[in-house]
Amino acid sequence: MGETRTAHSFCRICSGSCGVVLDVADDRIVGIRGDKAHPLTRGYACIKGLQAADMLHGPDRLSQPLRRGPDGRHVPILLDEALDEIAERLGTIIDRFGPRAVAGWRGTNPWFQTLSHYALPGWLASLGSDQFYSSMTIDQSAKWVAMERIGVWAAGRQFVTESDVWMLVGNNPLVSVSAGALSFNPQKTLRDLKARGLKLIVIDPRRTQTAEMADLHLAVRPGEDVTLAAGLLHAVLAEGLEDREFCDTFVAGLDALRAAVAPFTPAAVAERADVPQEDILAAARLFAAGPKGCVQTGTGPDMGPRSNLAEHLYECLNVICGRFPRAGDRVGNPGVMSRPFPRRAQVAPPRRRWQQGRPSRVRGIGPLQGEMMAGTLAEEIMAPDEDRVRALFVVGGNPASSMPDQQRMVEALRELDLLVLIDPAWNETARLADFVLPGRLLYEVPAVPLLNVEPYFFPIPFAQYTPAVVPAPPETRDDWRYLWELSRRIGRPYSFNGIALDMEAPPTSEALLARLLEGAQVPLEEIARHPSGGVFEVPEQFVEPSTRETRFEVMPADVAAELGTVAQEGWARTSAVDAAWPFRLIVHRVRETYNGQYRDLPAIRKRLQTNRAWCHPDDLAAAGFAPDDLVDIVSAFGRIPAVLGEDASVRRGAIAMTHGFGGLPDDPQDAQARGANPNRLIDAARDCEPINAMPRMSAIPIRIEPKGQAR
Ligand SMILES: Nc1nc2c(c(=O)[nH]1)N[C@H]1C(S)=C(S)[C@@H](COP(=O)(O)OP(=O)(O)OC[C@H]3O[C@@H](n4cnc5c(=O)[nH]c(N)nc54)[C@H](O)[C@@H]3O)O[C@H]1N2
Ligand SMILES: Nc1nc2c(c(=O)[nH]1)N[C@H]1C(S)=C(S)[C@@H](COP(=O)(O)OP(=O)(O)OC[C@H]3O[C@@H](n4cnc5c(=O)[nH]c(N)nc54)[C@H](O)[C@@H]3O)O[C@H]1N2
Ligand code: SF4
Ligand SMILES: [Mo]
Repeated sequence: MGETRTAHSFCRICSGSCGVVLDVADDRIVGIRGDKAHPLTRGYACIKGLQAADMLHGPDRLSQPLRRGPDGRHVPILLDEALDEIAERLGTIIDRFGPRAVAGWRGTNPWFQTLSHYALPGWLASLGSDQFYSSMTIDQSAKWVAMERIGVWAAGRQFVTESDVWMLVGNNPLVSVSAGALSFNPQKTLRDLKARGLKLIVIDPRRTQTAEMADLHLAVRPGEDVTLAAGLLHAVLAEGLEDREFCDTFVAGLDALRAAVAPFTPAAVAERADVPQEDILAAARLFAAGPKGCVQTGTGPDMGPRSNLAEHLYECLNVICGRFPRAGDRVGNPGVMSRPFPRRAQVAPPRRRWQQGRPSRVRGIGPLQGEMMAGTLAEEIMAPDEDRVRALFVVGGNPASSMPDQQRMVEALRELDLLVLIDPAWNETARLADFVLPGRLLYEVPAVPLLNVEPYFFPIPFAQYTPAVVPAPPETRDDWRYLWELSRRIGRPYSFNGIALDMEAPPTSEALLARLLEGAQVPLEEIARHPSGGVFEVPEQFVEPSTRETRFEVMPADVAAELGTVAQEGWARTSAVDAAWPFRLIVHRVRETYNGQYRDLPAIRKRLQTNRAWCHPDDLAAAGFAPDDLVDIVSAFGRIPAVLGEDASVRRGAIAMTHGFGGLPDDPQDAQARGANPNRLIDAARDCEPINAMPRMSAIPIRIEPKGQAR
């Protein structure tokens, strides 16, 4: 082995952005540890981050382009040959059916890789296609819908680091490391904040690692966030705990809100959501007392039934309690890597933009934030129309596994004339792809952390730059570069987030990143001088007074109508549905995997062989099952095998199971060896939200049957 050098960088597997110190020998990473000098993450790194070298250099790493032959097997192909062939087929599809026949799917990880994040949407737009999809719309796009219906505070939100109280709903940052400013060394950050007096309220059907740290934990019945949030609003308004001055100036529809939540008395909600009435009142009072602090939701409510309504109501708690920076307040992070922008103490009013863009051919579902909704993709591909989606380019994603109603998605992917995956690792989608272009991984590309959400995630003016630390395998390219190569071959321009790329001489990734950061508050060269990241002295910024009289819209008619329907369903804790479907399957993330990733690394396999169905011991006993039993989990839509596990942190009536396991539908179903995919239990076309086509992915009604029992 050659000499070992060390390099500083940061992990980009999740939002944690953990500072790391890498040992490098012979251009390979041979050691990874947390960087104690990193101002925010202070030495923290999780098991995935510590194992990342196995992703770069291990057996599942893709380092050669692959083409799928007529027998379905993939064989290596020269890069130029692959690009020529893909370009030819792409060109033909555009010529014959128009650019809208070409779609793109961006998965989770590109979000963290700076350049990868912007690569696909600009490319599709340059081709003239609006068919851009991302994992956000099978995740928390309820937040987009809420923004479009309530409005947005132009000065951002209060940070947890300056707050007195924080309410986490279906969000488990201690494991998911995905929670705004709580994403950075979450355990230590939360412990420090609690020592300083922060009160924590957690609403989650599991007593999660985060709930263990809470002052108040409401173990809500899965799927009852709408009732619980309405009950909290009821309690705040009934006791007059809202911020009256803020509401008088900035809120429209407060009376309508009051009327809409009137039926949701804490007593009624306590029954239906199965949470003690005293706890509902205590949570409402503790939250309203503030004076600072927000409700922050995660996938729990945003994947559950009526997710848009649930998100809307939780956000209303922030609004009526006025949990936003006010004129004259100092801005925590004016931004380091991005351009400064004025923060005004005013409402950017609701715009309902899903009604404005060109809708999908599927149920007339409109676009949001420049994206089409993932819940419509399979149908867009299977549509009978001439200009249906015929080609799909996937950048860093695994829709063949991650999409609800897996069978239908896989069927749709097989229907495509052209499926191209750009990914550094082999996955279920790769198995179906006509071409697999080997992507590059973290430590092989330059990056800055969380550029697109910088002022909302970093509570202080923090920034970091990492160069590529080790060379990528020679036959790989950066994601954006593959797309550039294709555009050049078909004679089209490529505008990368508004940067018109030179189609003769492409920039290097370093140069492209520098262009992306043009106009940053601190020049990239200066940021780069701080290898462990730095807290920068940027000009102080203060929230400016409002210039317009605009208001949040807390109870528009469509929201009121839906909430009325919920009230009419009544308050019983159990219903006829429960006799056939006594359990609710809830979303669950584990430290060892990241969606479908990392599960096959040796160190991970040692700790986690499969995705068990975790169940409360009393429920197991009552149903006559034991831990390790092999069972079938059955929904009204599908059936998957599963290994049971016993876990007293899961509330009764819930079963927690993580996703990202289970292979393809026609693989041998072996729950012990491969796990199973909960997406086979989900009816994505029918059991979904009207505006964003978001399927119900948590609180799914299920029952457990002994393995092999006939339906
Ligand atoms: N049943 C169920 N289904 C779910 C969920 C759930 O809770 N339950 N969660 C949903 C959520 S929240 C999400 S976000 C989606 C995730 O859906 P996807 O993003 O489609 O799935 P991932 O498994 O995260 O795939 C990410 C891919 O990115 C690749 N990758 C890693 N680093 C890079 C890189 O630097 N460049 C490129 N090009 N690729 C890279 C990985 O190898 C991997 O193949 O799944 C959703 N599906
Ligand atoms: N280690 C790891 N980290 C990850 C990921 C991963 O796969 N592994 N995935 C990443 C991705 S793509 C995302 S989007 C984020 C998500 O980040 P989080 O939203 O924090 O995801 P989870 O950790 O699954 O936490 C969701 C919580 O919701 C609870 N829940 C389930 N159903 C309900 C319900 O009906 N109501 C309420 N109130 N709660 C409910 C669950 O018990 C669970 O504790 O995490 C990211 N981070
Ligand atoms: S918490 Fe996220 S960023 Fe930090 S080491 Fe783990 S995977 Fe990487
Ligand atoms: Mo996600």
